[in-house]
Formats: sequence, C-alpha cells, structure tokens
Amino acid sequence: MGIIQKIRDGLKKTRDSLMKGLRRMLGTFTKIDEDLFEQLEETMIMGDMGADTAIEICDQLRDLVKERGITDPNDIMGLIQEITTGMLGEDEGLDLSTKPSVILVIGVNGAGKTTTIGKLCHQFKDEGKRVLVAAADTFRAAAIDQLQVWTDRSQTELVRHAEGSDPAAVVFDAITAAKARGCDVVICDTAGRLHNKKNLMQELAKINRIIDREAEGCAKECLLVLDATTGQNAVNQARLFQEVAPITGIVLTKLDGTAKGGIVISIKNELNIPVKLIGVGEGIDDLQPFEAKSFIDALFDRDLTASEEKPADAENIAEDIEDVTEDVNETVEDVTEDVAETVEDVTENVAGTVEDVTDDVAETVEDVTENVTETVENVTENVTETVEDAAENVAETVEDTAENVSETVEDVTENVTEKVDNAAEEAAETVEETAEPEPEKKKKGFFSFFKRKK
Ligand SMILES: Nc1nc2c(ncn2[C@@H]2O[C@H](COP(=O)(O)OP(=O)(O)OP(=O)(O)O)[C@@H](O)[C@H]2O)c(=O)[nH]1
Ligand SMILES: [Mg+2]
Repeated sequence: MGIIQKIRDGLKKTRDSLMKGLRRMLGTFTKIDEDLFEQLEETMIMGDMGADTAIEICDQLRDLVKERGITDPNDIMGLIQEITTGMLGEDEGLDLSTKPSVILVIGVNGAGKTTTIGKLCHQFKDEGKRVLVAAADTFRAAAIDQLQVWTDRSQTELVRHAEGSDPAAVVFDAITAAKARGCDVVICDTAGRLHNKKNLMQELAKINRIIDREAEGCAKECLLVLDATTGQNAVNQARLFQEVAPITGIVLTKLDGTAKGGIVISIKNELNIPVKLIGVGEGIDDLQPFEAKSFIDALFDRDLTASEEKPADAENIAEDIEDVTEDVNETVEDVTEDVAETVEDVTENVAGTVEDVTDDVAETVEDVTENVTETVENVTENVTETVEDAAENVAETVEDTAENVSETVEDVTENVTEKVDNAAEEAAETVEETAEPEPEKKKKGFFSFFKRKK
C-alpha cells in the first residue's frame, strides 16, 4: 500500500467525524454570517483543533471572506483547507547529516516510543544504514525485552544494561559503541513514567546532557512521541517535555485510531514544533514522514468523504445513529481516560511534592537540631565555666571573709579581754578603796550639815 493511501486510511476516522461534521454544519447555512463563524469555531474545538487554533482559523477566514467578497457557504471548506495548509508550513524531515547522528525519543508511557523506534529501525535498515539502539528505558525489564524483539526483527544492534541501571550510562555506552563501530544512527529509547514526574524529568535532562557531551558536533533529533488519541492533552505534554530537552520534532502516533487528527494543526500552530513523523498503525511499515500537503489532501478529500457517505435511507440513518453513539462512547471513554490520567498525574505530583517537602522538612529539622545541640553545648560550656568561676570567687570571698571575721573576732576578743581586765582592775581598786574607811570624809560630812542648816 502506498504512503498516501496509508495516510488516507489512517485519517478515515478524523474525516468521518471532524470533516463530515464541518460539512454537515456548513450545509445548514445559506449565507455567511457571524452565526456561521461561531458554529464553525465550536465544531472545530469539538474536533480537537484546540480553542486557540479554531479561533485563529475563524479570524483568518473572516478576513479572507471579506477580502475576496465570498458569500457562498459552500466555499468555506476550500478556504479552511487553504488556511490550515498555510498553518502547517514547510515540511521538515529528520536531520541525520552526521555519522553517527543521534535520535532521542521521549514521551509519556504508552505513547508509542518503542514501537516508533522499531519502525524507524526497519526503515533505516532498508535504506542501508547501520543502526544502534540504546535501551535507556531501564525502568522495567519488559521494556528492554520489547525493544530487543524489535531490534531482532530488523536485525539492528542493541546496547542494553540490567533493569534499574542508570539510563544515562546506557546512552553513554551506546554512543561510544556507535562511534567505534561506525554506525550511522543511534536511537535512544526512554522510560515514559517513573514514580514521580520530577525524577523522570531529571533523568531525561541527564540523558540529554550526556548526548550533548558525548556526541558533540553530531546531528541530534529530540523526538517527542504524542498519542493523537489524547487530543489537546498532547499539547500540554509537549509543553512539559519542552522544559527538559529542546524538542526538534513531534511523532504523532495512532492517527489511525482516532477522530482527533485535527490535533496535527493545533500542535504546529500552538507549539511551533514541526510534526516530522506520523504513526498510522501498529505494523512495522506504519510510520510515515509527515507531509503537510498529503495530510491536508487526505483530510479534506471531498471525494473520499462522499464515497464513505451513503444515501440517506432508514438503514443508513440507523447506521449514522450507531456511528454517533460510537463517537459519543469513544468521547466518554477518552474523557474518562483523560480524567483518570490527570488524577494520576496530580496524585503523582502531590506525592512528589509531599516527598520533597518531607525531605526539606527533615533536612531543616536536622539542621535545627544540629544548631540547637551546638548552642546547648556552647551554653552548657559557658554556664559551667561561669559557675566554676563563680564558685571559685565565692570560695575566695568566703575564705577572705572567714579570715576577716576571725581577725575581727581576735581583735574584739583582745579588746574585750583588755576591757574586762581593766574593768576587773578598776573594780578591784574600788573594792579596796571601799573596804578602807576615810575619817576626813566623815568630818567633812558633819560640817557640811551645819553649813546647809545656816
Ligand atoms: N494503532 C496504533 N497503535 C500504535 C501506534 N504506535 C504505537 N501503537 C501501540 O501503542 C501501544 C504502546 O506502544 P509502546 O511503543 O509500547 O509505547 P511506549 O511509549 O514505548 O510506552 P512505555 O514504554 O510504556 O513508555 C502498543 O500497543 C503499540 O502497538 C500507531 O501508530 N497506531
Ligand atoms: Mg517503551
């Protein structure tokens, strides 16, 4: 089957849903007015074109309609085709201009990284290139084995380490081996999800640094694999990964399994990263270089849409209802999946944040404990020293005081003894004097009596 036919087949669901929806909606209008633009915008947003892109397409459409004086709603589809072709811009292929060239493949789990690598190996091998694959998704043993199956199929070389080993070391070994063996391309598979987002991102950043260092001067592609069935969520994923490694191109997988092919336009328009490859099936040949013209042709092919449509009889209406029911169920399923994924991501982020905060708190507590212990130690030392000094001073003072007191006591005792002695002496003298009678004194008494009488 040719490339164009594959893309057409792959885009059947999108054509059935988005393009048929747009045509149906436009068919209800007889003139171009603001009501038409509003409904158009809504239909495109529902078809996963993204709100920003839908608004931009309608703005450009208003200008073109005015500029060219268009009045027939039947001309609108042609104008949308023109505008979206302009939005997709020039095609950009993979840059494999050096030997070796390195392709780093990143993306969330289940996006289709390993399958895309398997398909790429097969294509490069067909082109006569020598390919070496690095099994840098060391998170699960099954991931390494899955890659081994693909490389065995295409008979390409694989560098693998044990499960749980450092993915950057695998990449390092792969680049060293590729240089030594003269390989043309090194393709690095990576893990989609580790136990928290922070770890995954740090790991990817490390791998990216190793490639820049070990493959300096080599052509390098960093391909972000996005699952088209996730719709607008894919744009958010791209924004997240862009922070870790500069993305050079998008691989949009599972276009065959979704009605959300409009995402291609929104990715290019909102992120300005070229879509370089598209996956249109699970087979080894189901990877195509992205060509804007073939893509838009396949998407807008009125003949294909018409041949896919059947005349409206009761049976077909029933079929249509069945289709719509299927679409609704699919949308509900997608939304449920998106919500579950978001809840998982949020839980993961919260767990990561809690872990980080716990780590920080533990570190702070450790620091504080250390500081407090040190301070307590210092204070204890100071207090001990001060107490020791004080005790010494008190002892000295007590000694001095005791000495002074004993000296004073001695002095006082001496004084008291002296005074007692003196007093005793005086008392003895007085006693002596009192014992001897004094005659003159009696005479004196007698005369004085007379003196007083006179
Ligand atoms: N229909 C369809 N299925 C695809 C396409 N690409 C990959 N798949 C399927 O998507 C599933 C996941 O693919 P993987 O290649 O294992 O995804 P991964 O990104 O390596 O996932 P992890 O290793 O878990 O991170 C597999 O069942 C693939 O067959 C595609 O273009 N179309
Ligand atoms: Mg994988």
